[in-house]
Amino acid sequence: MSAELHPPRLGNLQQDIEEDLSWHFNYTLGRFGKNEVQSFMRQALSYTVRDRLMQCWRETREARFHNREKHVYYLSLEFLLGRSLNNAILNLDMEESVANAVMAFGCKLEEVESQEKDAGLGNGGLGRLAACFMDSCATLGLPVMGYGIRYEYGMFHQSISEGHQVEQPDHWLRQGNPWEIERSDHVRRVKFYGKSEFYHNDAGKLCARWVESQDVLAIPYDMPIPGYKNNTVNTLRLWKSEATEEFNLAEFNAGDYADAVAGKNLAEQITMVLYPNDASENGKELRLRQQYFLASASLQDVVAGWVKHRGENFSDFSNSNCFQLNDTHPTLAVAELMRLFLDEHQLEWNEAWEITCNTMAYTNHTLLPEALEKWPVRLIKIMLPRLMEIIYEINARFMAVVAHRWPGDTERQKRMSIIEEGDEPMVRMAYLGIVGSFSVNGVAALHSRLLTSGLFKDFYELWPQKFNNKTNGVTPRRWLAHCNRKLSALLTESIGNDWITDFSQIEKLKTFVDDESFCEKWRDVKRANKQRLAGLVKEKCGIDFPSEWMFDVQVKRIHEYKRQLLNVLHVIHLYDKITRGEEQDVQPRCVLLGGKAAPGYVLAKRLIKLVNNVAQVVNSDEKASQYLKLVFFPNYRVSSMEVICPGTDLSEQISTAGKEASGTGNMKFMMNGAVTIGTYDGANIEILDAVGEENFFLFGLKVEELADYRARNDPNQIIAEDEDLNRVMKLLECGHFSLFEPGLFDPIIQSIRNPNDPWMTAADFRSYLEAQKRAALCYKDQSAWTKMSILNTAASGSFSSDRTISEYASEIWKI
Ligand code: 26W
Repeated sequence: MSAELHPPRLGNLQQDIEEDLSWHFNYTLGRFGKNEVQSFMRQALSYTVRDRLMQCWRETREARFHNREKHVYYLSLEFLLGRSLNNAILNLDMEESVANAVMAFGCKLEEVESQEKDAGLGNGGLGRLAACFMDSCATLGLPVMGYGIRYEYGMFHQSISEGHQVEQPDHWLRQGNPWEIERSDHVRRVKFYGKSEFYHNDAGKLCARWVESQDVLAIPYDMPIPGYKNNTVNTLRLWKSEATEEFNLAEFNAGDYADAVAGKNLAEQITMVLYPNDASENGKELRLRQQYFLASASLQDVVAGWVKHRGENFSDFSNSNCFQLNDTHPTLAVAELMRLFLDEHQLEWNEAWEITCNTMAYTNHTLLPEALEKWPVRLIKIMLPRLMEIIYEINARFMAVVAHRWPGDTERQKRMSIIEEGDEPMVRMAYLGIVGSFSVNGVAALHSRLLTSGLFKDFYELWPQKFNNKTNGVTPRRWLAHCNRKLSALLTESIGNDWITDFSQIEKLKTFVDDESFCEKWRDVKRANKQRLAGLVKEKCGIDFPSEWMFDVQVKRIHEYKRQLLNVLHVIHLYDKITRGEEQDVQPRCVLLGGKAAPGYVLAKRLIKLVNNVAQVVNSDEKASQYLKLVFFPNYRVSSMEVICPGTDLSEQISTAGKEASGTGNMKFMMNGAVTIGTYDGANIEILDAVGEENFFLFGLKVEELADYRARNDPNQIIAEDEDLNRVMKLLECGHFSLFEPGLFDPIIQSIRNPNDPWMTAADFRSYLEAQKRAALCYKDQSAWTKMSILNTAASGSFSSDRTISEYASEIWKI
């Protein structure tokens, strides 16, 4: 290491970076030994890169503040960021010098980057969408700040033991997090429990206040969100809960050390762990505390900033601020903003309500009834007494609006009430979100249509102008420029590099489909990416994936509606064909499935076991394994997708029609030149429209057809009449994949044979098989397949989250 050390100089030449690395080794980390370089390079490099964000970060903040621009706050219980180092290096355009500097210390940049743990502060689609949105907002230079929770433990680590999922805690902060800055100067206090009372203020006005509460501190940790080569650095502010000092002091003075520590734990539990269920609401009290904690701390932060600079006049508040609610999880924000206006700033109800409704916007991400949040009135009354009063008042006034619009229609009033009556009255969070917002959006065209014609029909009739669609997107920086270097280079060589920030440019690729030398290069890139993926599969699963075979991939959370089961049934069918001597029809393929199951979702976990058992049989069968491989990829997460999607040929998007709100994995695969086999569901429909039916393997019933089909058909009859499905079921039912544990898969078999067939597995089997045959046949003609692959990337232009965010900005946020 160099003998002379200077404080960081922030230059972007290799030498500047080497010097700054030395500085951080010596002064930030206190690591002086040569042999410590390997282990601490990731940290030293992270600080070195972070230093280069600091000035832009401050300048972005100051410029925004001086311009008094309208600000948007994205409130989300989840931000699934993945890794930050690689992203920052890409966005700062310093890859080459960093790679060389790191090399001078004897390290490889890619290896250093891969030592970073994913920030897994989310479950799946909804959390990753928030992360892509943050990236697009920064790249578009928009004044958008994220507010979330700094979970001590993120999404659990999944390992597979004897084919079963085993969950392990993800203590992602243990090695320190160079990407966060604690801002103890912006601490907030959040109230819980206690009671509300009335009093007369100095002006003699009757006001309410929340007293005898147990307060918890909210400590902000800021993470920089760099835009792509544009000097913008936005902020993601994550809250950590801590016990208040008085709280501890009182207990300590009472001499009860143990109780004092226990009290501290209670407060600090709030941000301890991310709830790992992504589609069913389990009503845990601690989860409600997390939701209120986020809503209250974030709103207080914004309102305090307003008062500091503009004083107590809120008349312009909704012209200057907008809160985007990521699903119902942060929806208590509606009642909390009312509380702040009414109790802390003494506004009148009508004024407070008008500002609130003009400030909040709500995004819905699911139609699944089991995922719709409801909280017992009883629980909110105890935990958040003042909020419950406000919710009652909001509802009373809303019920008057409904009664005025539909006089005498008490059925409708009951249906639309924010409070669901019954033995255990509940607060319907989605309704609170709709009533308290000026905008309600779904996340794909079909999904938004199903919201207004089904779930939220009554509300649509009342307020049609509130409802709109914003089809999801993903960031082309992470999901193409970073994760697929080879394809990026080829794209830039052929169409220039504007596509990185103007993804509609990708359309220009179309002109190259008939250029044979270009197609050759495209194939070379895909082959290299498949080899990289095969390497990872070999390392994690011990199975060889031959790179000439078709790579057929389904990665996403495990859920019945996503129908990983249908995929497995197809694999069993292929296995059956091969072992029966019909291998000449079978296109050799490697099937990869991956994803986490919610720890309490028994059937989803059993499905993982089924995949592993089928894999065991297929991969160890001498003949079958010459044509077919199956693996379950463990601990699927953001950083795995960065290797998986570039190496995929066939993207499985096979949910039951009407169940997948949008899907975003479908878009990542498409951008990277995979062809989709998919149902008429979510954003698949828009993908199909963009790429054309000849470049998409469409199958399955449509939403409109489901009910009628279900009424006329019984899965048992379908099975009896379909020879292939019948054979597959026999293999499952005779215990071929559960030799040592008879009955293991009975629940799965029953779910297929269930006369209600909620997921339409049997119903769509034949159509799925035919689509798979078309895909296999097409793959045999490599030149035709390559053209389809190119056309898929070329048609993915509107699935950039830049497009999505531009629409939010102009149509909802008005920024
Ligand atoms: C309260 C439990 C819970 C937790 C998470 C219920 C519901 C959720 C999310 C709404 C689940 C989710 O991630 N939804 C996904 O959102 C994506 C982004 O819009 C869509 O692309 C997916 O289709 C949708 O399933």
